[in-house]
Amino acid sequence: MGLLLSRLQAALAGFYGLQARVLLLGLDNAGKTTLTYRLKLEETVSTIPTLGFNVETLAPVQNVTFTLWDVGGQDRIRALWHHYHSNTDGLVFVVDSADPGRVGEAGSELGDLLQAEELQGVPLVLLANKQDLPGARSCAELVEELGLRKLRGREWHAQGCCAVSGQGLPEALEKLAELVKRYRKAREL
Ligand code: G3D
Ligand code: MG
Repeated sequence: MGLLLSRLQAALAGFYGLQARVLLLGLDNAGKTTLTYRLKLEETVSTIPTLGFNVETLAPVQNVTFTLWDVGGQDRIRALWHHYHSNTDGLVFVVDSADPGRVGEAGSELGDLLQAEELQGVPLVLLANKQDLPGARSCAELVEELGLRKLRGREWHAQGCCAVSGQGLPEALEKLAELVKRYRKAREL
């Protein structure tokens, strides 16, 4: 039954485009909510620290419709992340590049996330956010610090961006669409 359903889903995706579920994660203050609204509304709105989560469906990119789950990043909410893991097609992990003091903490959260059973093989896009701020770590520096090159068993891509202006986001979404398509295709085989 599961196989039949996934074949049907694949056939429908051919006609209507792929529906992808993407988890948007990162420490509090990284810029997740700003990013979600930037992508959704093409304008910047003021944010309040996310208490639960925001769910937004974006306009299709390369025929992939993303449903973004912006799961709050505050300590007590982070413990709940695992409830959102199943049926995830892509991970977007947002880092505040201008807050070097928290890169280690971000790295350990990311490490835990990538260990999760249900997320094995799920592609990852790292967003080095807040590139507009003075002293922001470059995308390449964050890739090194977070040890992404050591990742095995999943595809990943890193992109510098500014959630406020939207700089870097279209490229990140294009890449995410590409990775998600490949991942889904591989799972259908
Ligand atoms: P979160 O949802 O990950 O917790 P938010 O983070 O989206 O609420 O953003 C936290 C703060 O960072 C917000 O500032 C927001 O405007 C700011 N921010 C997000 N992305 C960027 C960016 O790319 N550049 C700059 N300069 N600031 C950014 P406030 O002041 O509202 O708390
Ligand atoms: Mg938020």
